[in-house]
Amino acid sequence: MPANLPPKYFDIEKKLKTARDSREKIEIMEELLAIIPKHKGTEKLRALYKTKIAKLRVQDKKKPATSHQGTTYTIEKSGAGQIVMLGPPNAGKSSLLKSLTGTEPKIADYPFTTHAPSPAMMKFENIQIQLVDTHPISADFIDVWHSELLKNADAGLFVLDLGAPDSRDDLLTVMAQLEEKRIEFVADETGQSSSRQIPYRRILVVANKADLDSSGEKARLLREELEGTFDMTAVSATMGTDMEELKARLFALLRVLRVYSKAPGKDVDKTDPFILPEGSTVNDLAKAVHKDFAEKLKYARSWSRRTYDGQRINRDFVLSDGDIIELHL
Ligand SMILES: Nc1nc2c(ncn2[C@@H]2O[C@H](COP(=O)(O)OP(=O)(O)O)[C@@H](O)[C@H]2O)c(=O)[nH]1
Ligand SMILES: [Mg+2]
Repeated sequence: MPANLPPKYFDIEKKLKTARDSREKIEIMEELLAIIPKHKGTEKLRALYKTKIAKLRVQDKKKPATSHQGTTYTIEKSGAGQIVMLGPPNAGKSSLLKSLTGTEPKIADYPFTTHAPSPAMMKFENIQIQLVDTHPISADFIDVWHSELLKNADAGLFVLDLGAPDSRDDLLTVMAQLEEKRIEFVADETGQSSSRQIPYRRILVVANKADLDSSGEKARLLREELEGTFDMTAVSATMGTDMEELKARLFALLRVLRVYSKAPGKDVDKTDPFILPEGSTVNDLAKAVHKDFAEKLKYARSWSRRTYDGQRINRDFVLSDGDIIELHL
């Protein structure tokens, strides 16, 4: 047995004996791979698991329909958008989900507590955004759950531990591997994809455990290293610091607008906005309100930062977040 295996290795390894099927075995072995330290002494062990996983995968494919076949690896979307949380073990994904949504995922001071993706709703001002916690991702372990969830999601949130060494390299390796699976991420600010064929999603990097970096020096370094590649914000999930700023940045990541439709002569209801993609027009709003409205629309009036109150506008008017629009049919 090679030296320097963390105690958690042995706890996880025990689960192999009771694994119900090959899929579960693969998952456990992938977890093991993610925590086995990388050095000469562990090379053989890592190779062994990789071979076993490959064999199980082949066997699995030959089998006729089993219970997990037909599984859809997506979580039904809800609210203004869906953001998938990613990160290495123990980065604090589950703690962050709890801090942002108030719901309690399974958290323990132990990696791989979160197996199945766990969705929860985060309130931001007057809307709800869906966050999905996932099990750890690493260069050695990108599960089908990760890739399938990401393909369907609106954006990603990569959680890093400010106290961990090599977090930047881990992030970049995982991103490169996702790209091979045709999932590409870009920073919110640039919004540009390097390759046109691959649809891209925006991602925000959250450097967690800022309470362990009191001088802010580690966060500053990491931000510098990621500059031009990914946007980063530092928070402490357990202390709950900078959560409001993070929520606003997550909303911005979705690139959607909240628009309020008001009937002529009536008050506006600000509790239930229409959520439309950035760039939407009055015509798009009319369609969203009722399938016939776009056709019947004669003109509209707007209460917006870009108009005077009640200004008459036409259907091509490009909306911005917070606009109140009165549709006249
Ligand atoms: N000091 C500190 N510890 C944290 C913070 N966030 C999470 N942790 C701790 O890190 C460990 C892993 O957290 P968890 O949320 O389970 O991480 P996950 O594996 O990424 O879901 C737990 O012991 C948490 O209490 C933080 O902001 N500061
Ligand atoms: Mg977790």
